[in-house]
Amino acid sequence: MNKVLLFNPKSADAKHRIPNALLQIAASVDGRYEWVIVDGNREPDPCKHIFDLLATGEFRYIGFTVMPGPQTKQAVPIAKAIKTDFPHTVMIWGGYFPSIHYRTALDAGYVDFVINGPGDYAFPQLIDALEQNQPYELIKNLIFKSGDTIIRNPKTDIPDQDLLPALPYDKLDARYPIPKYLGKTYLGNKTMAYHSSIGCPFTCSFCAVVPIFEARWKGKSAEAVYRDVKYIKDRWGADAIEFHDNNFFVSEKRAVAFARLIQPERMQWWGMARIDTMDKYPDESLQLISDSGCRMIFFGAESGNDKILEQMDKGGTQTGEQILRFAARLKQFNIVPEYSFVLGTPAATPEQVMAQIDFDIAFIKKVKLANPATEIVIYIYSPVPTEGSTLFKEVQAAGFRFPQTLDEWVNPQWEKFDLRKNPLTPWLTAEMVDKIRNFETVLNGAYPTVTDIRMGSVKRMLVQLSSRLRYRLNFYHHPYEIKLLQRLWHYRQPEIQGF
Ligand code: B12
Ligand code: SF4
Repeated sequence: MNKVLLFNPKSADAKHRIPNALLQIAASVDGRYEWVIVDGNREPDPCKHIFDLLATGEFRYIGFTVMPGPQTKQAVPIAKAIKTDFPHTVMIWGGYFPSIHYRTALDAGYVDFVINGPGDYAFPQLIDALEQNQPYELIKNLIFKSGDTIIRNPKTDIPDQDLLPALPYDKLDARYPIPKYLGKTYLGNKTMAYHSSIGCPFTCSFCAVVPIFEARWKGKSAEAVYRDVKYIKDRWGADAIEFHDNNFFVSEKRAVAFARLIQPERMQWWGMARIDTMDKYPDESLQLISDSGCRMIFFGAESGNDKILEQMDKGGTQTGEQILRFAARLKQFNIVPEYSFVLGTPAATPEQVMAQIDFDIAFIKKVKLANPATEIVIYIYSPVPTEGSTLFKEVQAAGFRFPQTLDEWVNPQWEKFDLRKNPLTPWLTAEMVDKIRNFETVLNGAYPTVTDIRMGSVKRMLVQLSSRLRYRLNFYHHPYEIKLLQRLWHYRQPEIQGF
């Protein structure tokens, strides 16, 4: 029987996380096919390791998980090289990038199949079909080419997460010891990354989760999550958890049940949520969540401008007033709100785009007044093709186009696009991008993130001293002195390096 090789292209320079997506795909074929994971984060030369494995002649199926940005940068040349030297292999890409840009991936000529969204059923079905020479054309979530035509099959229901097989941590550990995936963060000395639910029930018009999950969400039960966490704690000593779910707190019942279970374990934890959802939680639930070790929650605040929130389709219930009130409310529970803002969305005229940016800069300062502990993460809006949304229509009307080839995607400009640092959107001028970036520099100087655990109190004080006056006077131009300090001390950027 042919074997399966799963590749996780390098996604970060440090603080590597357990490759949960591939572990879940490995679990879907575990016991039926032999598999290996090659983790680009943990291999000095992943291409050589892959080539050594392929040279055995035992592997026919190669699965890549691909996020946009740096992962694509490593995925593209390695995929090309594999297909050139081992043309008989079957190349299957999954994850957010190929699910959204499937046409570009398949047109490259070296990607044979794309799995659109969850691969838990589609992947084993595809391997079975190919191994047994059976038709694969009807497999749900599969995208492939028939001649020049792209066939995009319908999607399955999201699998019941409690029915999925256990993740094969021990097998991963044999090549990549798990303790090296348990990084030191502000949450703890050995922080594990865990994914307890999939999808999201909302349809924000800027968000990549929407075209894939189409407003669907399913979570593992609190008991199942607790069981996995406890296993990693007992076996490898994890003492903190980062939940990577798009929206951990969709179900209050589940969040509260988990909080009750985890409380005796004395682990600190972090997750992502919506403000309007959690604002409905009663005080007792927020208190319990805090008591159980939840230290910080990431919220998509996005904008203080109600018109923009509407353009972003934030579910219709989040408002600027609520964002401010909720930041203040969290103070009493000792949970730090981590608010992300998306600046630089399109408007009818350049003056309006600039006015929107100015409005949100002033709004962020109000948030800091309401609760100075609030962590602020600023993204510049990078479009995702949320077909049919008003925002995406505006984006297209403004002349924005995605790259048409994988080679174009990996050029440095587009890499920056997905890091949401310098989007190539036609309505943003260099002056606007500078304004956002400079404000961010001064803000990060005046309020350095608590998640940068290498930054001691002296450094913090120095950078604050050099930034606070600028911050107070709204003077953000050319903040070279702050940039220099941040560069010297490798200031952490949660928006790129993880939360
Ligand atoms: C963990 C994470 C990271 C980690 C790295 C993860 C890693 N692999 O090492 C870090 C922090 C480094 C990171 C960075 C970035 N990330 Co990131 N990340 C995530 C996060 C939170 C979880 C991913 C995960 O592990 N999911 C768990 C698994 C089980 O779910 P899954 O990935 O959906 O996998 C399923 C399917 O997609 C599919 N599948 C996935 N891979 C494969 C492979 C094969 C072969 C098959 C068959 C199927 C398959 O099957 C899986 C099981 O059903 C997601 C959001 C999310 N909640 O998913 C964002 C997310 C993927 N990241 C995103 C982005 C944009 C980035 C960045 C590029 C920029 C940024 N500002 O964050 C950076 C830079 C990346 C880089 N340096 O390359 C976006 C992608 C959006 C888009 N336009 O495509 C997401 C969706 C966040 C968001 N909502 O915007 N990220
Ligand atoms: S709530 Fe968050 S994850 Fe869900 S669609 Fe909106 S931005 Fe995306």
